[in-house]
Amino acid sequence: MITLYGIAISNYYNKVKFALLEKSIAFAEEDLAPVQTDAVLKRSPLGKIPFIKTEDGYLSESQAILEYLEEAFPENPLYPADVFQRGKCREFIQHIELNVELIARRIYSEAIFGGTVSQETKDEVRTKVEAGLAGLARLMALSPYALGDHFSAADIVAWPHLQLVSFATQQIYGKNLVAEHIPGIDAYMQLIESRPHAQQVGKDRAAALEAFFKNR
Ligand SMILES: N[C@@H](CCC(=O)N[C@@H](CS)C(=O)NCC(=O)O)C(=O)O
Repeated sequence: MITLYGIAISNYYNKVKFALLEKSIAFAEEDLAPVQTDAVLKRSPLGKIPFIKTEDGYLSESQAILEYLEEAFPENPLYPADVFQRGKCREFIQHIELNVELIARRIYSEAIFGGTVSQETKDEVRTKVEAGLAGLARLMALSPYALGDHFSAADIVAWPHLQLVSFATQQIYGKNLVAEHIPGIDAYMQLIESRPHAQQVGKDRAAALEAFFKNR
């Protein structure tokens, strides 16, 4: 039995949870905010979430977790069978995480948590995130899924990240930069949200967000 540690407001946590649900892997959730205690640092080297407990030990980094799950639980595959298409799927995931999500992350403190981000940072993030999104538009097939006619790990990753980047850019720039750079993204997000497991992740996320802001 897998245990997933983290909080449901995290897009990286929701990526792993969405994968576990879509692959029909039995798992339990342990609510845990990122923290720098010795106990957690032994399980996740920077105290970040998500991480999982497996029968062999703890594993952190959502992408390492996704690939572990795919190999340990081959039923309901999330990666294409063809080796080149698997490479394309990994290319897509690496691109969205390195060149879109990690860049946009620098504005979340103001967009979501009521902090302040300097104008210089906002301008720098905008330039880089727009370049990342333009690149993503070149990789995204949207026919109807991210990489073609099969739901895949690319969708598992794109959905929680693009949801957050859309929200954050709308808050900071008054424009949803994702929608601006990727025509057809709204219909795509609705398609993913029509999946029962995405609805479950979304419902849990909304409840976690409400609890998070109530307790602050
Ligand atoms: N590369 C990591 C990123 C995970 C991550 O950034 N998690 C955030 C929550 S969304 C976190 O734990 N932040 C706390 C921190 O940076 O100390 C992954 O893919 O798992």
